[in-house]
Formats: sequence, C-alpha cells, structure tokens
Amino acid sequence: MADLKEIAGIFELDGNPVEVKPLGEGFINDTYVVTTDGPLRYILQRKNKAVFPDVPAMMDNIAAVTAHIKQKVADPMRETLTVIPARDGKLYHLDSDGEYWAVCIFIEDTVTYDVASTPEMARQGGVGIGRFQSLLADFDRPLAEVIKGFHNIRWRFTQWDGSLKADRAGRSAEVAQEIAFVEERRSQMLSFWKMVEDGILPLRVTHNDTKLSNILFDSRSGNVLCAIDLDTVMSSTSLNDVGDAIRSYANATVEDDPDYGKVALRLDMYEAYMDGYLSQRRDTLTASEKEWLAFAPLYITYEQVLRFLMDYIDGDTYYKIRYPEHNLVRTRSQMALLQSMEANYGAMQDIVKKLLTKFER
Ligand code: GN1
Ligand code: MG
Repeated sequence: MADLKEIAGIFELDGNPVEVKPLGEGFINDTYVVTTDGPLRYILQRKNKAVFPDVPAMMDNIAAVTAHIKQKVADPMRETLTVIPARDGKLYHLDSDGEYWAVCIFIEDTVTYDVASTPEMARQGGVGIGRFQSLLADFDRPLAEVIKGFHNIRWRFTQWDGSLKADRAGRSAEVAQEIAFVEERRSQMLSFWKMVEDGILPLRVTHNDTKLSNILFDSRSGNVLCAIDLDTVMSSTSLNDVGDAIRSYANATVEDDPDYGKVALRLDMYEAYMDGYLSQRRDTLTASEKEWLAFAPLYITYEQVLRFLMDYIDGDTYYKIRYPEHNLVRTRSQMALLQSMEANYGAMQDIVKKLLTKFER
C-alpha cells in the first residue's frame, strides 16, 4: 500500500500532511481525511479505476462543473467542492501501482446522513438537488460519459443478459425468483428510457448519484450546503436525480436493511422532497418531465435492483460488500422498496399534481 501521507503531499496542499485517516463507507472509492499543519483539512480519494475507466476525464468534468457553480453562489468554498490539483498541475495523481488519486478541500462544520429523519430534511435535500440542476442549467460544455450507459436501462440489459449467460459465480439458479422480478418489468422500464432516447425527456447536466449520503448539510443551520461525490456528473435526464434521491430519502430504512418488513416508501418524505425540488425547478421543467416525474423513483429503484442482483450473479465484482450475501440482501431490500413504490404510485402522481398547482404562477 502506497504511503498515504506521501501521496497527499503530491497535491497543492496549504501545509504539510500530518495525519491521514479513512472516512466513511463509500461503495466504490477509498476515501481519507488528510489533516495538515496548515489551516485546512482535505479529502484524499483513491478512485476506483475498475469503475471509472477514464479518471482524467472524470476529473475534468468535476473541475468544470464546480468552477461553473462557484461563479454563481454566495460562498464558493462551501457551496460546492474545491478540487486541489497535484503540484504538476494535473487534477489527479497516477501512482507507480497504476492507481489514481484525487484531492478536494474538506468542508468543515458539515454532516451527512444515511436515513432522513424528518420531512424537513427531505425538503432540504430536494432544494439541494433542484438548486444543483438550476445552477448548471446554462452549463454548455460537453461532459465526458464517465461510466457508459450509467442510468441507461437498455445498456444495463445488455450487461444483464451477458451476466446471466456467463453465470460466472454459478448463482443464477438460486436467484430465479429475483431474476423473474426483473424480467417482469423489462419492457415497462425500456419504454421509460425510450423517451430519453427519442428526446421527449431532455438531456441536462445531472449528478446521477443523489442518495442522501451524497448531500452535505451545514451542521450549524441544518440546511443543505451542496451535493458531493461528483464522480458521476454527466448528461442525462434530470428525473433520475429525483428518482435516486427518493430511493433513499423516502425509504423508511437503509437501502440494505435485511429486515424487508421495515422497507417502505414514506409518502410524507416523498412529498417533502418533491416540494423542495419543485420550489427550485418549477419554471424549467418541460411538460413531459412533469408528466414522468413520479415514475422516476420506480425506474431508478428498479435499475438498482438489477445492478445489485447482477453484481451478485457476477460474483461481487463491482460493489464493495461487508458479508457474502450482501448484494443479495441489497437486491431484496430494494425489491421491497420498489413494490412499495408500485403500490403508492397513484398517490405519488397525485402529490406531484398537487405541488405543480401550488407552484404555478
Ligand atoms: C454507489 O459511490 P457511492 O457509494 O455514492 C453507486 C451508485 C449506487 C450506490 C448505491 C459510481 O454510490 O450508483 O446507487 O452506490 N455509484 C457508482 O448505494 O456506481
Ligand atoms: Mg458516495
């Protein structure tokens, strides 16, 4: 393992690294906090090169998007991430083992959550992503597609069909019921994505990983400060950002709760999140986006079921797991959530309609 302090020192830090400690439990990258003898702390990340085939392009995306946001906000050091380049000017460091590293400033007096405890927190989250999308509405540079077909279910089915055929870990017979659950909904999900392919749902700059734990809250005011984990910023449908957020904010429990009876869509959280989101986006959503807004959480939760199950079938090669059945538990927990969303879909549509009327001017 590379010396973490040495790696941190390759970047343009204000001071010398004193201590490097692991942070959080990201599923993809390895994340550390760097303390220095200077005024700031930093986040050091080893980017997962199996997941992100072009880290330099990804860092270009992040730098461009954060620079754009910085021009528009009151507090540019707190309201978005600040990427710190390496001393050679690159936005990353490639070490002698072929690993990619990147650094940004640690934003102090902030907190993240895994489960939303109050509707106000959900409303704040909706404001946060609505604001992120609004700030980037006039961003007109092309963004690299950092992960091919990330929320494109047609591409996910290509991968899925390949995984089932290969059955690398010999597990597919054991998960026949879960596979059937995915197959039953295949054509419905493809027809949603077709609207993106046909331009009925427009492409916008989107975050693509809007789960609650990727939103930074100000610990003094309790308000949302900014969206972090910008690795997957790309061009996609903005509906997916809402869908992925609802998947975590409006779930009564964590996404991998093995007690499936506890999993449920909370309509109060749903309504609060949508209220916050629409307060920021009411003027910029097209009629088709409004029409399909309520469906987005079903689409993204379905995609998550497929991705967790596919990783289980592949032998756990993508997501980090904490125990051998983890991906299967994640799959079943998200299946329960999708079923709860399906049961509440009418109510979700009614809430969107009600809020759109509220925000009509
Ligand atoms: C991953 O990187 P992280 O842990 O925030 C994943 C998301 C999934 C999420 C499930 C690049 O997010 O797409 O929704 O896990 N990110 C990537 O918790 O695959
Ligand atoms: Mg994350």
